[in-house]
Amino acid sequence: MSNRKVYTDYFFDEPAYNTHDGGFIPLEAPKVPQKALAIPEPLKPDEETDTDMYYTVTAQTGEVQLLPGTKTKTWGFNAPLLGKTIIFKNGKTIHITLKNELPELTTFHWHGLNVPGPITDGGCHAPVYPGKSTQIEFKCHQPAATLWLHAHPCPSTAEHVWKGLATGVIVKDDIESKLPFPRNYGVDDIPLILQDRHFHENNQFDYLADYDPDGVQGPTPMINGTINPYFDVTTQRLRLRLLNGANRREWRLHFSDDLKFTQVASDGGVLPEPVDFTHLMLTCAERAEIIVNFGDYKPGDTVTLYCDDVPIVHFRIHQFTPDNTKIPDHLVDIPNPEVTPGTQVHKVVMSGMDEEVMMNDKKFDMQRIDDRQKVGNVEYWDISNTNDKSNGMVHPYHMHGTQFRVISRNGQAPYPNENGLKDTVGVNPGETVRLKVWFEHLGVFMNHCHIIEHEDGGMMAQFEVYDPDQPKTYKLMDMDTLMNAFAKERGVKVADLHIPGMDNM
Ligand SMILES: [Cu+2]
Repeated sequence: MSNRKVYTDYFFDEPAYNTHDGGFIPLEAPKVPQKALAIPEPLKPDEETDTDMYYTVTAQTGEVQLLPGTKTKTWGFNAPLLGKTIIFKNGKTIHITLKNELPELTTFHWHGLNVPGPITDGGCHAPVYPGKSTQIEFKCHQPAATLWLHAHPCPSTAEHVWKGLATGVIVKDDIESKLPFPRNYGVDDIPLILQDRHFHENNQFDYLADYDPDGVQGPTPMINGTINPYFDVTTQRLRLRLLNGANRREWRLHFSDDLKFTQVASDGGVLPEPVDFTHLMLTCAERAEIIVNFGDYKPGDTVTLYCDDVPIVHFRIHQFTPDNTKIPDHLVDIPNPEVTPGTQVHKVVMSGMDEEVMMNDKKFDMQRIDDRQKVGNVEYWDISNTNDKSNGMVHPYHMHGTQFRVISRNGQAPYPNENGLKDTVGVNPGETVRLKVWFEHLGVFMNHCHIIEHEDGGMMAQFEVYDPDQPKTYKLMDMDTLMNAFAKERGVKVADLHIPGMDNM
């Protein structure tokens, strides 16, 4: 056995867990029979050469047998719900046709991918209208990681994700592929997209009925779009690519028997050192790759993954070949560039709750650039959450266009699994988290709370990554254009359009 310390707590400020909030909806164990966990198929490239990969990603409607009875109407990418897993190889040039077969506009945001903004990045300035398609192209240039694709059409991002527009993206590279990790996709390397939903009459979603400005939740865990899933374990070691794809819920994860597991990667890729846990909390949009070792179990046993005290996945143990592979104490070297001398510390303040959420005392404005950083510079960003400790929330802060380093939490060392590359960091009430941030690409990018109703409600800003030698101007869209388009597509007057995030702006 390794001599590594095993951490047994969640680290986040316990009183700030969303359980204190009046609107919090606890999970409930589903009362339907267990069903095999859906494993999203890998999306087949249209074409692949030594240097290029070509894909078509289609946003579509569909329906899925989630519960006994009527099928649930859903949205997804190349699938009725969620999507196929999109796999990129580092170093290749990626060409993607983005097609929208939905009844209304959406966008395709590559969460965690280092690409230029704002169009390739796919935030609110890059709508694809219904029946239309567009092309993007970029060079994949980042370490192996578990990223994701989700809709980002402000201020309707939350509803689009709730309907199902979220799927896994995996980047592969030559460094990760040499590490002793399970990587047989679908067998011992599986994505777990963690979401929760509320089912209304006839098993349908009803986003507006469930709306809460502090984040929409439902009591039913939905894992990879499966309710009450089991997974047949046929190997001693299993790699889980955990993605918190919920609109608002934090996942407090642990296994039966307090089984130890090893986190080997965070949002932006492999950690420098593996970290052993019995408990792990993921805030919205965060990812963790963990390796679970079932060596102490025998065929017929079941190991259960819980959130709080609610079972969310049942791992049914089958015969497996013994596997004594050890995870080394050092995995990869992580870039940690020096801060550029003479640069100012950027300040971001997340404040308020409900309709009052803001960033730096302002609501989001699509045409306002709130901050700037020179491409190639390395600068500190101090991210504060001014919520009250007794009734505030953990705000997961996300930046587009970068993978950053977490330097400190209120001046103290970050959590042990925050020493790798990240794009989302949970900020506790009353806390300031210092980040070290650098960019490779020019563009206008968004930074926001990833409680999706908070971003739709205005806890979001924009920054420009610029090059003084190549000044650029951006034709930024405005919210009225998007609102008019949504109204036309939904067949209503703008005044009658009901997008909750819009009312909060
Ligand atoms: Cu928030």
